[in-house]
Amino acid sequence: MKKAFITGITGQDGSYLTEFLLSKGYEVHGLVRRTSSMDRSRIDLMMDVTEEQRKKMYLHYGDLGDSNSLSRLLSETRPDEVYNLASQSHVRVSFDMPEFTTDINATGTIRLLEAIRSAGLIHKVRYYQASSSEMFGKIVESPLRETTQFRPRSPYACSKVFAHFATVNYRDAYGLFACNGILFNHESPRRGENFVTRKITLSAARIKLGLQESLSLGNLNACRDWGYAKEYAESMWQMLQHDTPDDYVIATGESHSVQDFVSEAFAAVDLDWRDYVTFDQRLIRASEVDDIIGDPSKAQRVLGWEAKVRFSELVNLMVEADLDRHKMSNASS
Ligand code: NDP
Ligand code: GDR
Repeated sequence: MKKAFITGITGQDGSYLTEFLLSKGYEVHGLVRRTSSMDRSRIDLMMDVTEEQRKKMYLHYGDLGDSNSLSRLLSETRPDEVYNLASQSHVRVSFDMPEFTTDINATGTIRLLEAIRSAGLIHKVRYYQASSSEMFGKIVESPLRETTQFRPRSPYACSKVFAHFATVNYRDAYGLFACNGILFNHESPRRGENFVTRKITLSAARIKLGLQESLSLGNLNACRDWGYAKEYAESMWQMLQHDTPDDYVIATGESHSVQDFVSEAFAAVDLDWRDYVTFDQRLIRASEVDDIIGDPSKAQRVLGWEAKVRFSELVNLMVEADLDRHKMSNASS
């Protein structure tokens, strides 16, 4: 039985990856932070696993800011695969907290890589690093591919560039089987409520049900290459099953604006978005990534990975899930 160690297991991607690995018969060890609210709702939402498989998931307290916990857990669990998904993942918040973002996303990655080394696992472990399309930043060519130069435009993106190259360095210097997945935006009903897609689908559902009056947004003109998180989590595993470690762009190859997303989401509940959306200057970022579109052809050629859920289906499945969630909570109250 293979063993995986996942940081960020309580996040959107962590929950889908855990679900996928458990269904493949893995034993999964997840790093969790101590929090006052104990919100592990995404793990509770896992549906594609049996009770028996769920028993093979173990949660351990630790933090990417605490190297002792990482070293101890890696020595104790001795996993075959490590997935580093934990991060301060909100781009706008990274402008408010650049030091913290760098400590967790950049130095935290070094802490984890060093923990692998100090546990004597460098030739045993296969390592996945959650790199990001945000690293491309200022766009000078399109579509974006593995060879495109990074021009990061936020503290978040800078921290991810550091972690990306640290991963390449441990591969080159120590022979660690390490892969960077350069994932473009991916969304789902489990997406955090302060990312734009989920904020929109949640609001469209709530407005339709008479629970909210309006929705304030920032830049409507930014364009993103949005895919479905469940499919993207599978690509992480696929990278680690290949014969050689490498870096891959994971994207749909299509780009849509925030305004397109709002319009599609409100149309899904038979409303005109222009009647409800207001502009809030505070949501504008100090510097922005304007329009990104990825070229996933390497992942398709080498791994056989391809995005199946496209823009309209994604928006509609998210709106549907938020409507259902509210209807259920209304019915039970
Ligand atoms: P989320 O924000 O949903 O989850 C982040 C996870 O990191 C949570 O489990 C969180 O724990 C954990 N975490 C945060 N800080 C720490 C810390 N100091 N120590 C340990 N754990 C911590 O992110 P996603 O699931 O969306 O993304 C997964 C990864 O992929 C992230 O690294 C993100 O930057 C990257 N990425 C995401 C993309 C996307 O579109 N979703 C695209 C490209 C890259 P807690 O629940 O306690 O807050
Ligand atoms: P992003 O996602 O910054 O691309 O990072 P986010 O959903 O936060 O923003 C996407 C675009 O929407 C614009 N926008 C708003 N964004 C938010 N959050 N809230 C708003 O009200 C709003 N109004 C407009 C933003 O300006 C931006 O242009 C995500 C994260 O998951 C990162 O961790 C990941 O690395 C990248 O995707 C790829």
